[in-house]
Amino acid sequence: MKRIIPPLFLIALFFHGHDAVTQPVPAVEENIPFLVTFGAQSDKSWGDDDFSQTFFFVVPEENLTPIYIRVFDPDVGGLHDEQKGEWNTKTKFSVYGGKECITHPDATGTDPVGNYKSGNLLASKIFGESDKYDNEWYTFGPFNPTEGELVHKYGGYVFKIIAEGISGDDGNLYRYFLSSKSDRNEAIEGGNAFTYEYTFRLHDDPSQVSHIYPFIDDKVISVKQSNFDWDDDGVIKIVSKAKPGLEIEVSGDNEWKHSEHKIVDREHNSSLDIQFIKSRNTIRNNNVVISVRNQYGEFLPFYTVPIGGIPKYQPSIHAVKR
Ligand SMILES: [Ca+2]
Ligand SMILES: [Ca+2]
Ligand SMILES: [Ca+2]
Ligand SMILES: [Ca+2]
Repeated sequence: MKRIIPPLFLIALFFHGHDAVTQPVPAVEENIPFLVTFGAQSDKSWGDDDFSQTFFFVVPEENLTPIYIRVFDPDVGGLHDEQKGEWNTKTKFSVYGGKECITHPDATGTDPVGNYKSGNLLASKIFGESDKYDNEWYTFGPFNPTEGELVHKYGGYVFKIIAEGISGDDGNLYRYFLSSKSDRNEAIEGGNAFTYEYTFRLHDDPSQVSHIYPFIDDKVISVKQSNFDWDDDGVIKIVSKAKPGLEIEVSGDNEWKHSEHKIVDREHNSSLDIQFIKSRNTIRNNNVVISVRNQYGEFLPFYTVPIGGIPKYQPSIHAVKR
């Protein structure tokens, strides 16, 4: 017997392919298991260059209901985290909104210097080893969307969260979720998240490819990427509408590597897909840092939901001739 698909199911299908369910940070499309921030006394060779990580969340102007920023496994101990000696690390998570939370020039750099904690401090909490928050969620909020900073070029009200490894030498692994509910993860339609410098854990399984998606606006003519502590764990490639898989310079242990790449017209107003492809003899617990800037030295945002979708290489007519 023929069945008509109920409308609710169709709606679910519709949202499944769009922003609405893709607000975990890292996002599903990125295939990154965890964000990571080490304590201030850590050895940088474990994969975090500055013990601080900033993320921005965008709430569309049409959203009038309160929002929550949820943190998975905010503690440093038990499951998921990276231990050195005793667990002795404290991580401070702080949420900012208001004027200059993102538009202050120091807010969008990649080093925790100057007034990078700009804006109004809305909430903050310090986590160490904790049974209560191990493998569990902690919820910041509720926040009224208008407590964020309204910036049209980012698509709405912007909130900032900074994870700071204030002491200790262990690695805190965690994830975020921008939610409309305090007790569960429910995505905000049209919401997004981004960062200018991404510090994250890779999968141990070499068949798992992680991705990040820097956005290329129409004034970008070249990009310079910088990566730290990749541990020579395979290749990192750029895939875009015009690039089938350009290998970039990769770092070894405890070092930065940089490379510059030209951007062509077809790549404007879309995201690049930077792919982290591990080698067979895989490095375990590999943490890496990456940032990308344009020809003016301005850092480009990595959107967790790639703007314009995930770019696919499209050979030009010129390139396929003869
Ligand atoms: Ca934990
Ligand atoms: Ca320790
Ligand atoms: Ca953790
Ligand atoms: Ca590493």
